Amino acid sequence: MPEALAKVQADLGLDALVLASHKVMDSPVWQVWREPEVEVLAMPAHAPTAPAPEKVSAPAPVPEAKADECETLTQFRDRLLAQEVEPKWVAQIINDARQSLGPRLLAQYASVRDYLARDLAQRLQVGAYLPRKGVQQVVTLLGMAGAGKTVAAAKLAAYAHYTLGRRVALISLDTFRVGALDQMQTYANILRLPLAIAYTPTDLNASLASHSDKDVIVIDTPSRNLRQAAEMTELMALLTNLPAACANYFVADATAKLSDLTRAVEAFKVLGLHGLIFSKLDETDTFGALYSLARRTALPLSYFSNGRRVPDDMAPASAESLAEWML
Ligand SMILES: Nc1nc2c(ncn2[C@@H]2O[C@H](COP(=O)(O)OP(=O)(O)OP(=O)(O)O)[C@@H](O)[C@H]2O)c(=O)[nH]1
Ligand SMILES: [Mg+2]
Repeated sequence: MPEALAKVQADLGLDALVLASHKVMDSPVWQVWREPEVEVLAMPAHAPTAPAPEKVSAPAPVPEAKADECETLTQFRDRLLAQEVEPKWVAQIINDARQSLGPRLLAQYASVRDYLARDLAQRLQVGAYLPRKGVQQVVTLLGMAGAGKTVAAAKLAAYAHYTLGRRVALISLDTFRVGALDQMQTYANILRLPLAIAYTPTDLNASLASHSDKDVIVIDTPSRNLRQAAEMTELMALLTNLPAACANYFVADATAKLSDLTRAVEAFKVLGLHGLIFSKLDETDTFGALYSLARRTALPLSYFSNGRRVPDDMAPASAESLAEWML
């Protein structure tokens, strides 16, 4: 900002008026740690007419109850806000309910609840890339540190092998964290599945080639600090050789903040994301961040993980269940 002001004063005079300033990004979208540049809107102090400054967008207001809102709707509005659903969607959902249900149904708690459960679920997409017979499916698990990627990788591998009867191999790219390879090796041993370890993109190619006979290859990725450019560049370089048809799942920890989850999805979007796996659902009673993440990103819900047990604590995602938990 000081350099920007110096330039304004040099160009427009020492008494120039700064009308607005904001930060702009000038580097690849996945570099979420990137430093913003400052863009300044300014004018000379004695211009004939001053243009109106740009409106600065304020945070979304919390929707308030309409004066004539029935008590049931007010209760559900408060409930969804307490679940940390984004206020703009709470307002939309409650408004739609008010318009869709007549006064008689609005007075009935069960009718309003049924309507909202359906409405919440209908606004979400659900879908998982299940391995099809005869077509090799490569799956990667991506996400923030400690999100549950390795456990999800083991669960998906176990599901594909033991439930669907597919030939499965595991590949771990996590050669960074102390203990990560031991963790994956332990799962591979318990599940009696082959595990390859790849340190470089060339290793990854070789590991994929060596498992060309498998129906499903599940790749566990390391978590790197999204705010450290060098770490993310390293991770992206490692992932550049992933096959184009790879199914990339973002593992979202149910206890994480929406802002951090959104930033992480933004960082990985460049790889092409195909679905969301919600982990640690057993560790929270608040699901609005997950709901909001799904709506913000328009990614389908793929799997739900609600515990540490492999493979038991994982199930195909259900928008209806997520809606129920929030009401
Ligand atoms: N309660 C609960 N714990 C989970 C779940 N999924 C994973 N965990 C636990 O969360 C911790 C982190 O899980 P990992 O699978 O190692 O997470 P990760 O994303 O691979 O972690 P890093 O590789 O270190 O980034 C472990 O203690 C897991 O047992 C879940 O659904 N519920
Ligand atoms: Mg891991």
